[in-house]
Amino acid sequence: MTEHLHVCPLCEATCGLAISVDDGEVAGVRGDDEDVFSHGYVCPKGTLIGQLHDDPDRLRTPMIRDAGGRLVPATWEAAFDLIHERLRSVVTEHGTESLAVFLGNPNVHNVSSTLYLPALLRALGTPNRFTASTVDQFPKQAASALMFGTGLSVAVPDIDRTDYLLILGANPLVSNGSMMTAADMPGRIRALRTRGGRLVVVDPVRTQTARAADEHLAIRPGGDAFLLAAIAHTLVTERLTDLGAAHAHLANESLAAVQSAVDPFTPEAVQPLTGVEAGTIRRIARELAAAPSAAVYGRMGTTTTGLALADGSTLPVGTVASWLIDVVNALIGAVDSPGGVMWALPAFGGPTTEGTPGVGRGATIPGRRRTRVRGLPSVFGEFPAAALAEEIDTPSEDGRRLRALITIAGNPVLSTPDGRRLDRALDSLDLMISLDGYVNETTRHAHVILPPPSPLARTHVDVVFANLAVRNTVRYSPPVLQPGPGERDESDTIMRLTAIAFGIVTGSTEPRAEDVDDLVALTVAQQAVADEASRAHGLDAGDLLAAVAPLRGVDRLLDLRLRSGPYGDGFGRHPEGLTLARVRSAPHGIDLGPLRPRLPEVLRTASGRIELAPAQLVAALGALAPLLDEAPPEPSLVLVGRRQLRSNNSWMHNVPGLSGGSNACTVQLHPDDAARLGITDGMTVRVSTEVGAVTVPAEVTDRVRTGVACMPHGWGHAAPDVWGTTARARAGANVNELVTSAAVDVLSGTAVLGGMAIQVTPA
Ligand SMILES: Nc1nc2c(c(=O)[nH]1)N[C@H]1C(S)=C(S)[C@@H](COP(=O)(O)OP(=O)(O)OC[C@H]3O[C@@H](n4cnc5c(=O)[nH]c(N)nc54)[C@H](O)[C@@H]3O)O[C@H]1N2
Ligand SMILES: Nc1nc2c(c(=O)[nH]1)N[C@H]1C(S)=C(S)[C@@H](COP(=O)(O)OP(=O)(O)OC[C@H]3O[C@@H](n4cnc5c(=O)[nH]c(N)nc54)[C@H](O)[C@@H]3O)O[C@H]1N2
Ligand code: SF4
Ligand SMILES: [Mo]
Repeated sequence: MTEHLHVCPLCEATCGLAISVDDGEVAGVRGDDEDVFSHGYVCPKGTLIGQLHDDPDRLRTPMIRDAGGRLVPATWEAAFDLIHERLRSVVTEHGTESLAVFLGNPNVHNVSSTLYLPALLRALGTPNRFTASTVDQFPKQAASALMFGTGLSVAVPDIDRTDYLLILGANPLVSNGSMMTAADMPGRIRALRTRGGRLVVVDPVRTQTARAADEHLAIRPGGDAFLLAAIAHTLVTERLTDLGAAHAHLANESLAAVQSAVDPFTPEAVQPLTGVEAGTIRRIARELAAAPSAAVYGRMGTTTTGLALADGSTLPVGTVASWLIDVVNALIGAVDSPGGVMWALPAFGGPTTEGTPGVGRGATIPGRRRTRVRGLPSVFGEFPAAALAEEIDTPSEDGRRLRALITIAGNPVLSTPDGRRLDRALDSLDLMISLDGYVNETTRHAHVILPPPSPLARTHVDVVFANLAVRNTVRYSPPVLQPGPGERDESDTIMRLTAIAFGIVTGSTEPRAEDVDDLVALTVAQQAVADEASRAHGLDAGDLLAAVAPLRGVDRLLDLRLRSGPYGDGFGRHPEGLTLARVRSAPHGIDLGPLRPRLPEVLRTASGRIELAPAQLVAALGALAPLLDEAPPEPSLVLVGRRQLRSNNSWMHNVPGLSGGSNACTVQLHPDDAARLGITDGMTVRVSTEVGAVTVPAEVTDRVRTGVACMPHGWGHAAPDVWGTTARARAGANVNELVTSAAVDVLSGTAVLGGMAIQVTPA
């Protein structure tokens, strides 16, 4: 029996696992007590990662569609040959504009994707990029980019030092934290309260986090922007603002612009829009101002829930709410202050560590390109996921439409609005290629599926989440197990696809995958030496490559980034600094300390200042003001989402140990609503909107606010060919069949997934 340490790749908490292996098999998993970040914490998903590894339904070889239309196992060469032939014919006939990619959530947990997908996207030359970010966190990233300069300039709560945490629309005791990488949220919240701190949770549902809080405010769905504006209003009118060290870095006039923007949003005026009493709003504002340190944090409920309007539509408010969170943080002096909201300093570098410290290009929000059908703007170079189906199934007059789609680690049929339309649209594609370890509701339409190796048979490093962590650490996890026969490293798969795409799109000889790797490494080295913030600035790119030889693949790229990054050895300039070898020799990771103040160096706005009042956001808030005079009546029922501890979006329902019990797809209703509708606990009900209808069991609970129906996403595994028997036995329903693709927040391209009026009736 041997024990291997490996960071869990399943969610943002990034817990260190200690995995016992007996004769090539996982014998047990526990938390690594000595892990510098997670100190032994794990959740059920992490402890059952061995069942994911062992899942007989997990794909171990590529699948290709045979002449009879069935997906059958194939060799890697047969799969690449098919891709070659079909991609060439689509590009020849319809051009690269007819290609699209959809990137799903696990890509940000996957170092192969993080480091090699940019090359594939460039080689494909497609402008049509869609990701799960536009059903998730882009509102926060858009607001942060406007205020601080980049899409990863997201200030995270300094949860270990704060005295007061106001959480809106997040349930970290179940989600384990998001856009805030913090293992052991239960322990961190306990510690906050033990040291006398206060936790206030704003959520239409009395979630596990709300139950652990000192105070829970059951807000009207979609009301957060109004609540936050009224908190800001109170801080301003009661002269409670104290911006602290950030004050010196504010853009000219931006404080005054914010003060006048929030002026109409009195606590009384927002009361019908929030369901929170004016007196409570004032008190929360005063408490935030009075606490020795305080932080405001919001997640999915603030980014993807809209406000139901009188005409039946749902108003997106995600980017405005995300901005107002940091407005409040700024007004109380929390920005860049210990115990407030701070920026991580990622060891592998990131947008906030590159370029000229303190100034940058800023962000153009929304972007300049438009979708073909609806003319929706791009954001951060991506189109809204809510527009994917129509871009496939709606031809222009000249016949233009998307003809080929590559999905990578995603399941947009279950994760994006109007899933049924996308499900149909995928069948009309000339070519669909999927990189995925399962036949899921999306990949079942593919012509070719290329699987990743088991999560335990690969290197894991959290390059992305180091930008969002509540403490700076660096960890490297080598593979625990050998890849099975036929399993292929995902970096190699991506490089091979890049080579194929490059050959087809440029019409030149197809490079070898190794050439792609060398080119990517050269690019990373060249960027490092050109970047004035890099510890390798001014050195010779060739010397950098020589120094990291003979590493190849992700290790070479990681070493280059680490050594030129903010803690790096600078290739000898900082002999005490980090190298990959040094990180690898610390199996429990290296602690780089608590978050440190980073103003003004962290800023990448064009002004070199904090843009507290970006014009787009001030205008968007202004557009909400008329609702203060005439609040739309609350519909009798609106939809909100929920996450489940033993689920992971759509993709772990086939793991037997996670299945069963409360991990089920139900609609939760308040007893008053259930009584009014003639519904009892456990009854099968029909949930419907103008877009679709699903049938699920009702769960009657006073944990949801009256007028709210709460359903999880990621379910709906009834198709005969998906996942495996465990998932199909408890299939549930796809909540996104109820969600219209019409409501999109144009400032972030992000869909509205909750807050819309729905009907529930006994089935
Ligand atoms: N176990 C588990 N963990 C996960 C995931 C998972 O599927 N399962 N998914 C991961 C992913 S991809 C993400 S993005 C994160 C998400 O992490 P979180 O955002 O923390 O998780 P959610 O459960 O979506 O929490 C959103 C909360 O917002 C509330 N809400 C809905 N509408 C409103 C509103 O209008 N206002 C307010 N104030 N609240 C509202 C909901 O009731 C819900 O409690 O979780 C990650 N972690
Ligand atoms: N109504 C509603 N819809 C939502 C949400 C909601 O709260 N409500 N939440 C949204 C959010 S926050 C998110 S992040 C999205 C998630 O939505 P998606 O990202 O579209 O889908 P996932 O369910 O995460 O599916 C991930 C797929 O990746 C595969 N996979 C896992 N690891 C790897 C890997 O290493 N390599 C490869 N190639 N494949 C891999 C899995 O097998 C699975 O099929 O859903 C969104 N949709
Ligand atoms: S909380 Fe997240 S990272 Fe930690 S064990 Fe669970 S799934 Fe893995
Ligand atoms: Mo997400």
